[in-house]
Amino acid sequence: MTGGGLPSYAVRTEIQDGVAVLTLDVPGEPVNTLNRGVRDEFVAIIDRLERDASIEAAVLISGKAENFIAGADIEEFLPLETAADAERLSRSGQMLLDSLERVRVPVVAAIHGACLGGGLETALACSYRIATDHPKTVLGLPEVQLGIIPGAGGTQRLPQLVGLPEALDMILSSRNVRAKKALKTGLVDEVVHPAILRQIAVRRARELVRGTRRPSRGATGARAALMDRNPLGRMLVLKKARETVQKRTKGHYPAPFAALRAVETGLARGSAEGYREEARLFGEMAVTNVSRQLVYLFFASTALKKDPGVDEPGVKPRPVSKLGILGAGFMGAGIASVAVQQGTLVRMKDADHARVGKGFAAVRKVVEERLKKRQITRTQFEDTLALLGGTVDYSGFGNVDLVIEAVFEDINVKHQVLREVEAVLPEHAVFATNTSTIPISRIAEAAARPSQVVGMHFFSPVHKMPLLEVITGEATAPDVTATAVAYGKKLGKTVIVVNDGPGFYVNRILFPYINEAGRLIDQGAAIHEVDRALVDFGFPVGPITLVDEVGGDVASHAARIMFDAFSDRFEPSKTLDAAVAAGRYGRKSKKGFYLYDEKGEKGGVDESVYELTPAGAARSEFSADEIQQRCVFAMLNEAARCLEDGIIRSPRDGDAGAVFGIGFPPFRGGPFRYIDTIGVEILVQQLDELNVRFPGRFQPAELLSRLARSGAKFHPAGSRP
Ligand code: 3H9
Repeated sequence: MTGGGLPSYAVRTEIQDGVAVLTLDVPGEPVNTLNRGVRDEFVAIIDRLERDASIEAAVLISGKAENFIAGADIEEFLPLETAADAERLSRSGQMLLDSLERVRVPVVAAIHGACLGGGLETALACSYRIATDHPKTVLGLPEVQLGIIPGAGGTQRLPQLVGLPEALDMILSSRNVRAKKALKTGLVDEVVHPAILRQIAVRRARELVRGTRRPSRGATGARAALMDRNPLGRMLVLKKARETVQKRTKGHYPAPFAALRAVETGLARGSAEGYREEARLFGEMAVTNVSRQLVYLFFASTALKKDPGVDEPGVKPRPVSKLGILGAGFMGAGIASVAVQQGTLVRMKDADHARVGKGFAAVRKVVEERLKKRQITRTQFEDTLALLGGTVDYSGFGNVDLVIEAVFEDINVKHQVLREVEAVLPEHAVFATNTSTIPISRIAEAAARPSQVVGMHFFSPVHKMPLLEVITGEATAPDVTATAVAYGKKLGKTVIVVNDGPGFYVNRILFPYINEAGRLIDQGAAIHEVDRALVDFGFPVGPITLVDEVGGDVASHAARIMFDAFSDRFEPSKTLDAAVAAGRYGRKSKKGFYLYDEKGEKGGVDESVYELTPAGAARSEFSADEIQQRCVFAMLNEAARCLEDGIIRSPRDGDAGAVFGIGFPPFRGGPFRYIDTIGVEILVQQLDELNVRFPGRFQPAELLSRLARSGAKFHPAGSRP
């Protein structure tokens, strides 16, 4: 073995019997990215591969333990000012990978760990791809999630390799594929155990030189070629994809359409045109406001992943290997389902066997979904369920490290279970409450060890909703907070730490929005118009549909708690109260604001509900603008108050909490980014106007008025989350 001889920044070159093994390991970074330094080094390496006659083949492998290449360096997108700047970045990426594809010697990509975006585009330009069968090995083009499109040839090479339908699925959904699936679609040529990756890659490189193995064309190369020759089939696939994208994005996200255009251009007019169009559209997309917000959210979530949740240095979270759950209802079972999937031993308690049994069935259903999708094997499925135990008393709670209560939202019930469980818990155990509205400090009043009481507010359905709100009470010890944060991250959640107060952060900003929607109905607005206006704004569902989903009784109970705490500003709508009094609890009772069939499938608005509103059956016109302004501005104003009151620690947490907790439109970046976009001065002016029409409800938060006077922003230009 001989050394490479080139001065190296991130790539170590070893030449093994004519095969150059190129090990990429960007110094000081947790993942490899194709940053400027790496790109410059690749240029030099490709040049050497071209000229050095002693090299017959090459292997590209990563030196990181669990990452191949995470893509282009997203940091480099931040200073891009014009579409032309971004187009140049794409062009230079394309040219680099073009020279890799054409280089004199075969290059084998040896993939272990995440191979994403520009990382996959690099692998696509290699002659042969081998991936490891490790769960950390995933391949994907997540660019549209950042509001951009693959810009280093991905829109051109991927369809050629795996065929149009599979390529569109990967590009438009940003879905990662695992090695097994990648082998099936022809994205990789071979799957091996990580221990032999390098050895097999070097062997394949030699075989490619000898001609005993041919460079890959993908398993579906023939099918792809067929597609190329069949413009009608191509047109149909593209048309269907465009319709699906339109339905999914509701027109708010331009990148998937741009990606479709780039793919289509390459297929219809050849790859030279295709590459040109890809670069042009990458440039256009990279400087859209949508992309800026999505990139911001990417950095906000990675910053939160590293955040221990406490400011005190040296605080260590307590280990959690056994979890107790009180309450086997929807939330309790939901939490159990994610906990067992992370390997935690779970003991779930409820008042009687029937409820515990129902909880078990709910956990089983969630885990079964993964089995059906073949994400886990039957043995893994059984091993996962074996971690769950049930009880109707506190047996087995004597050795849990963390207990999460998810019982009825009533202070007396919470106090009772806290007293009961504390009597059997070990001294070190943390007691977390999944309350959604009651202050933690009030719950902790019943505790013998109040410093070990913390809030862990999960969102429903727990296995799908990405946010966890950790709430610190007055007495909560820092290591208890750190424990809740660390465990929440282990469950795969994005965690924000908030201070105590009614509704904490997420529900505190949600209720002014829901109440305002209800008041619009009180005044005579049509239910479907209120919902439609807010879906058009970018929420996943409208506020009235949300009430039906959550349960009118639950929503109205929580709304009442918020009203008691904050009075007028949180006055619930008369319609919601009346609907609940009439037994309209939403989907679960098959009677709510909407109609539901026998199976609980939602139909149109149940017009009979209008009789219960102060305006009676007659409905009047409200513009989408008015609906959006009143509901959303109420939310923004309350978010600013939460920051002012110290409920949230930063605008970043407020943005992430709203996006990941209630589906605030990601393309708007979150409430604080959105306020910056509107301009705080304009927001204050419009709040003032609304406050004249609806006295007391829209009084601008003091913080907003102050910012409006100083002209400052929540996120000053150039700041990083
Ligand atoms: C692209 O490729 C465009 C091309 O088509 C064309 C160009 C012309 N850039 O998430 P983690 C940082 S677009 C910069 O906590 P994990 C991250 O910020 C790119 N930084 O680790 C964090 O930094 P810090 C398409 C990046 O193990 C640290 O690495 N690619 C990048 O949970 C650790 O990250 C993507 O969208 C990046 N590309 O997950 C992939 N990636 O320590 C985005 C990571 O300072 N990345 N960082 O806080 C991911 O999905 C995950 O980070 C990954 C690792 C799965 C790789």
